[in-house]
Amino acid sequence: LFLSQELVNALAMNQLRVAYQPIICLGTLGVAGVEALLRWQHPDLGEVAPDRFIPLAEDTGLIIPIGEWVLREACRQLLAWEEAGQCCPRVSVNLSVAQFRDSNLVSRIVGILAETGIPPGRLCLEVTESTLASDPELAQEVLGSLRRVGISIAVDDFGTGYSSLAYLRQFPLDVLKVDRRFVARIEEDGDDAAITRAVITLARELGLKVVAEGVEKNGQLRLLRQWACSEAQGFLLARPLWGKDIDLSRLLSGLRKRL
Ligand code: G
Ligand code: G
Ligand code: MN
Ligand code: NA
Repeated sequence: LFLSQELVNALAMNQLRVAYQPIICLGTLGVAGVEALLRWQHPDLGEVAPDRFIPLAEDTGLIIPIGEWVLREACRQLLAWEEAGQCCPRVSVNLSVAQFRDSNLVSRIVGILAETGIPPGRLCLEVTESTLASDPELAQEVLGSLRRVGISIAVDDFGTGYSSLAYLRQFPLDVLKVDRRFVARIEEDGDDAAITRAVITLARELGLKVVAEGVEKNGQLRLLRQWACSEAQGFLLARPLWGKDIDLSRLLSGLRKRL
């Protein structure tokens, strides 16, 4: 209860920040995009983990204004990079199920894009399988509207929820994100390797992009490139950083030397 009262103040008191984690194109070693990751810096408690406060934000409905704020911040950051002469092709923003149920979601997002001048094709929204599963009809309608506007959709943590392969047909999707629980052991575990390869192949055959999450080791990256995985994200490539601390061109020249 204490924490949810504090969360009410967090937005107004400017305690929320967005970190950005680069997503790297494995073919070119270029920046494919960044994922926006919300952070809460509480004056007394220090950094509160998203796993603790995002469920609270969902329960209290605060995720609606907070989610809108994250989207606006992410669009502004894309503009800031552009003004600094750096290219970030897309920004991915996590969407929670409560936002999905908000009937104003699409118009809010369209409003933020119009207000910041970001082309819809540069925004990707990440949803989880459980969001899709909780109300498939609603999900189909909302994703359809987002897609018609030109926004792309990623399934986050793919393979860990109640995923059914029928979803891949039913919903207009653009990206599958292979959960880091699979990627973590692709070098040691034949089953995890098989699942990861299968998701990569599935995505390619369906014309979807695939992002391997949680890449921490060179050996994992080597396998993913061998398997023709389109994109990767993880501490090996880049940690989540504040927008102002990310120099995309320096990141790239560093990666090309290192990998
Ligand atoms: O940032 P971190 O790597 O700790 O993320 C933990 C979890 O919080 C992830 O599941 C991530 O998807 C989620 N998350 C991070 N930022 C946001 C956000 O802005 N909105 C929502 N709904 N979830 C987020
Ligand atoms: O569920 P989602 O994919 O949105 O979660 C993103 C979370 O994954 C963030 O909290 C981010 O900090 C974390 N993350 C990103 N890269 C790595 C990694 O290489 N290893 C681990 N353990 N976590 C990572
Ligand atoms: Mn995500
Ligand atoms: Na994930």
